[in-house]
Amino acid sequence: MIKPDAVENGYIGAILDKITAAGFKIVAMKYTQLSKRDAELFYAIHKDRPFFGELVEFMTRGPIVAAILEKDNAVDDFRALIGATNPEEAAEGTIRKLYAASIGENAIHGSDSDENAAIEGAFHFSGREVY
Ligand code: FUP
Repeated sequence: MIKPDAVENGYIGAILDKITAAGFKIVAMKYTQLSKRDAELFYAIHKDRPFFGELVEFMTRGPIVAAILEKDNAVDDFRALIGATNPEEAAEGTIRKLYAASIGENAIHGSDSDENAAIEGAFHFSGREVY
């Protein structure tokens, strides 16, 4: 997902450029906005963390871009491309270093395992929307 902060700041095109230049194939994509319930479900793993309320508030405040990406070693390579969760700790040239302002508003989400990628892909897309 390209998160609401990056959409608001006009970074959709720049971020998609970096993703495709890094060799990822876009197999599904949509521009949409999460409801409170969507965000609570998507981030259910964090429901007991102190930042959960702010995270849900942030993720629902404007549209996002959801996508499913394909590549060999996609999970690890995408996490390397986006950088550390906290942009202050993200490596130079990573998406979060370039386009994110804070750990709470960090421009982009990437799945942390193949299993979660399948769950998160199915959260956003029906089988008919994947090419
Ligand atoms: P990541 O896998 O890099 O997206 O990071 P996490 O799954 O650990 O966290 C998911 C989201 O929770 C982050 F993108 C932002 C938010 N978060 C905070 O706001 N504060 C924290 O200390 C950790 C995470």
